[in-house]
Amino acid sequence: MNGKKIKEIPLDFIVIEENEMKSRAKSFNELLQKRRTVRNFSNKPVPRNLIEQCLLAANSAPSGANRQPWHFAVISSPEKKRQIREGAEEEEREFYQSRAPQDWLDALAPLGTDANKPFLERAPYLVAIFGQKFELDSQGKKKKNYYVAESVGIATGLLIAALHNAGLATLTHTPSPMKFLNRILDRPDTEKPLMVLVVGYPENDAKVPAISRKSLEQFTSFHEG
Ligand code: IYR
Repeated sequence: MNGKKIKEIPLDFIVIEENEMKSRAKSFNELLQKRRTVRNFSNKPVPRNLIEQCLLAANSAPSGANRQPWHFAVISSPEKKRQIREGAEEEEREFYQSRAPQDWLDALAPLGTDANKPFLERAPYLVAIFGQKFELDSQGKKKKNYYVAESVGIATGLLIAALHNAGLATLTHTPSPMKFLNRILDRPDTEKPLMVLVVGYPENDAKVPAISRKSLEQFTSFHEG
């Protein structure tokens, strides 16, 4: 970039009639209410093109100074999946056996999670999501990015919604620390792993915890008048 203002083009904005807006808002909410985090994945293959379309949707996210400071490493290689499972389970064993404070273990107990992560090998796709703290300019000089966690978080949210809309299930998996992902996936140190998204179909008999979502009143405040 040379600091010059970028040229402007007309906004391509679709005006929708108000009743249609309400109906769309309602159906989108109903669609998303059906999303559940799944831990029981089938090994049924998923077409790569589905994943690509959803990644393109994720890449529409707004980002600090439009740097798009994210990298999505898409893994279907059985060997890489095995390595990721091995790395994640090693960290998770540490977490569950000694690193996690009691209050955290208590919060996780109702979900029944533990250090075993078979889904990391069984699901057809893993998407490891990285935030790029820096990018290299055309001279190879490090340029700082802005609002990286926020930008990557938004892109990841869009990806989860896009995958759900496409008929796929996901699990947001956050082994901690996650540096092993840089090594296995050959990503530079300037990239910080944020999470692994496990993607696929749920097993036919998959069960999920009977949890509820907060009501609108519980999680919002309107400041009117
Ligand atoms: N990363 C661990 C622990 C874990 C933490 C939270 I917060 C969860 O909502 C679920 C799990 C694991 O993946 O088991």
